[in-house]
Amino acid sequence: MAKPPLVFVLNGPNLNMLGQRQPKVYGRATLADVEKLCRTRAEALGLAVDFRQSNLEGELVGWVQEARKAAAGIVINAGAYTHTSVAILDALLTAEKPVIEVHISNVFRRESFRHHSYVSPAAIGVIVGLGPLGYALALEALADQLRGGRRKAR
Ligand code: CA2
Repeated sequence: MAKPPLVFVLNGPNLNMLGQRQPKVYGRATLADVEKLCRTRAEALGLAVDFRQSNLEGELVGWVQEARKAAAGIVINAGAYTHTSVAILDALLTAEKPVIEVHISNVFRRESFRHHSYVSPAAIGVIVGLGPLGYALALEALADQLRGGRRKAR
């Protein structure tokens, strides 16, 4: 049987703290819970998942570069680098893979510096404010994209 398409699910700084602090903003699920949710959803969708988190911008850039060869698509929550990192944007644009951007919190209900995303121009879609469910929905959107069910990624 053919191997399932591999999706990189990349998480940026401080997301390793999920479930341990600020439950009013980010809920009670831990990053391990989010990973489990992704694995369950991916299996049902016929996808494989490589789930990673880093507090380092350069490491995230390296993983996006790796995705160019190794992955069929990328789900990314770049954390605070979303609002600062041209380097991650450039890497995502170079990867030439379908990208879905996810945020656990509704960044538009928060401080204005969170309203701008450097990641969004590289994404075919953005999911904000739906908690860990956003990751599952992102995988569903990618599966649809990889089946050619939606307009091609630009
Ligand atoms: O809502 C999201 O998913 C964010 O990407 C989370 C980032 C934040 O900088 C973005 O504006 C929105 C922060 C992740 C920090 O996660 C923590 C979780 C629990 C406790 C402390 C931090």
